[in-house]
Order: sequence, then C-alpha cells, then structure tokens
Amino acid sequence: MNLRKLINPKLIAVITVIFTVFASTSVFAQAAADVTVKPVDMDAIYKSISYYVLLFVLLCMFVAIIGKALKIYELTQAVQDKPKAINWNVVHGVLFMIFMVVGLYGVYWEYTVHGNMTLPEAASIHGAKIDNMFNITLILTTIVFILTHIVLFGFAYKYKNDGSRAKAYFYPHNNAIERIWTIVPAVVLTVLVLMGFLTWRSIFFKNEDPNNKPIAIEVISSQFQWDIRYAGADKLIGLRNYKLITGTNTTGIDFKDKNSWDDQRADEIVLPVNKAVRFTLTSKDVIHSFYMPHFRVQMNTVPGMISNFEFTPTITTAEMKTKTNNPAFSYVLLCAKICGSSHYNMKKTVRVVSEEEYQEWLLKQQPYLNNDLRAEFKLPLVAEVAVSDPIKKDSTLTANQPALKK
Ligand SMILES: [Cu+2]
Repeated sequence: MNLRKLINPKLIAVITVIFTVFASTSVFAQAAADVTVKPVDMDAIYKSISYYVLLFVLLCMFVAIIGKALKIYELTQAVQDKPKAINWNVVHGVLFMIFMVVGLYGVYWEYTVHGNMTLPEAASIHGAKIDNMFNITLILTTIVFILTHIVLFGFAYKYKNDGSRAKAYFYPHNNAIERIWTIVPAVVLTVLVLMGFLTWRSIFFKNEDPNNKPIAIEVISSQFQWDIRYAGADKLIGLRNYKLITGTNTTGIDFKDKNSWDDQRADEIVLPVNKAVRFTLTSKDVIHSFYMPHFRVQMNTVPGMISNFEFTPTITTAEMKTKTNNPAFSYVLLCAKICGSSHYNMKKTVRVVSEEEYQEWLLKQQPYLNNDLRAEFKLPLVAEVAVSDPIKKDSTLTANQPALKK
C-alpha cells in the first residue's frame, strides 16, 4: 500500500482532533485533581471560580484547535483544486435545529423537574386567584415561546444558503402581519393587566362586616425577630408608639389605650381555618418583608408605616400534611428582605387549625399586660399566676376583667 496515499490531509485532521481531545482531557483531569487534592490557601469560592475559568479556557482552546485543524484541511483541499468539502451554512442550519430540539427538551425538563418543586396548592382564598392568574400567564407565554422559537430556528434551517439559490428573497413589508402582531399581543396584555388589577382590588379592598370582624393580629418586625400580638376579646389591637419602647415594653404598646389591655402575646401564629384574619404590619428598625408563601401573602413591613393584609386560610396544617404527603409539613412566616446578618433567622411556624383547637390555644396565651407594665403605666396590679397552670391562668383573665370593661 502506498504510504503517501494513506497519510492524506483528512487523516492528519482526524489524528489532530483525537490528539487534542486526549491532551485536553488529561490536562483537565490533572487540573481537577490538583484543585481537590492540594490544600490551597484560598476560599472554596475562589477555588470553584478558578476551576470554572480553567475549564472555560480549556474549552475555548479545544474549539480553537478543532477550528484550526478544519481550516488546514479546507486549505489543503483548495491547494489541490478540490471542491469545498464543508458547506458551513448547512452545518450552521443543522446546529440551529439541534439547538432548538435540545432547548425545547430543556424547557420540558424545567417544567417537569423544577415545576414539581414549586409550592403546593394555595392555602387561602385569594391565593387560588393569584395562582390562577400565574397559570394563565404561564400557559400563554409558553405557547408563544414554543411557537416563536420553532419559527425562529425553523426559518434559519429551512432558508439556509445550501447553494440552491443565488440571491436571497427580499421581503420588506406586510401590513396584514404587522396588524396581527400588534393587535393580538395588545389585546392579550390588556386582558392580563385588567385581570391582575381586578384581582389586586378584590384582595385589598374589602367591605367590612361589623358583625363578622376578621381576627386582628399585629406583627412587628425587628432585627431579627417577629413580635406577634393578638387583639384579644375586643378584636381591636391597642395603639402603639415608638416613644414608649422600654426594656419591659419592647414594642412600645400604649397601655393607656384600653384596647391594649387584653392584647395577647404569642410565640407562633395560629389561625382558625376558613376565618378571615387581618394582619397589621409594621417594623421597629429596617424594612423587613412579611412573607407566608403557602398563603401567597407577602408585604413589606416599613418603620413608621402601618400596612394591612387580610386573607382567609382554607387548608389546615393537618390537611396539608396529607395533601403534600409530607408528615413534617408546616406553614411558615419568613422575612423576604435581606435585612441584615441574621436575616435567615426570621422564621416562624404558622399553624392553621380547627376553630375549637384555635380557641383552646388562645386561652393558653398570656396577655401582654403584666405587672411590670402595669407598674410602668401606673395601672392597678393583679396577683401574679404561674404560666404553666391553665386553670389558674384562666383566673388571670378574670383578674384582667377591668381591662375588658371598656
Ligand atoms: Cu427581616
């Protein structure tokens, strides 16, 4: 066999590519081993950054070497007066198609894999409406996304210059198409915006029924905790004033206001199912954000400003445990503002229970107004009772009777 025939430019190109792949892989493997084995005096973050930078540089070099090898191959073809072996327009057209198929599969994967990691069904009346809106928007944008991308990549493939046409077709204007792609999105967006506006209004503007007042709870944020105050029997939260904040009166409740006398302190948020609850939100120091994802509730708490959020929970914690098939499930209150170094600590359990369980829990909560505060506000003192004894504690409520006679 003629050796000259055997060692042709094609073979050289193939050998170069194989050698490059082998060399790059071994260099890469060595570099990776160096990063993991050698103790480097740098943070893990820097390590991972340099690792990926190195990986990127190697990848670029790999692509550049393949490019050069192909270029040499093409030049040798030209020198030998042979026809062009690679039509790059066809290669690009095919790459566009591959990119589209892989990309659309990626979208499918994202929807199914990460889609399953999203929040469970909304546990409030308004939450269902918000989810509905999100779903409609997601369905519409997904349809538009898929269609436009099929057209985009499909055109790049179909109309690639494969040598069959000498000149591209010039198509500057079409009024009918312009009308369609202006009017259809305008109508769809108007419907979506109106839907959002009406939903927002139904959440924030409610007609108060004086005979069926929502449960009133005040939540005050501070670095890094939530102070929770239930309104007590009168369903009215007493006034607050930041000037009254002291070591004993940490949130500055104004006990000259009789509405404050029966207000109760709570460590967790417990809500009865299917009963409207109105949160009064404010902050002591910086802006925090009152965020209860399972109820689709989020509102900033701003120092010097009072905001309200009223909603009705519809699923108890026990029911949600069954629905999510997760015995450890619990609703949470989080802070959704990066408010400082211990921001991550601002988590509280929220429990949604039956009406009876709620009343039972409420009886066990202590009133804010203790004897220290009574002394501070020059109110008559009452006999102190152990917290742990519910029967005696009930008598504390009786002792608080002057507070209820407003
Ligand atoms: Cu916070």
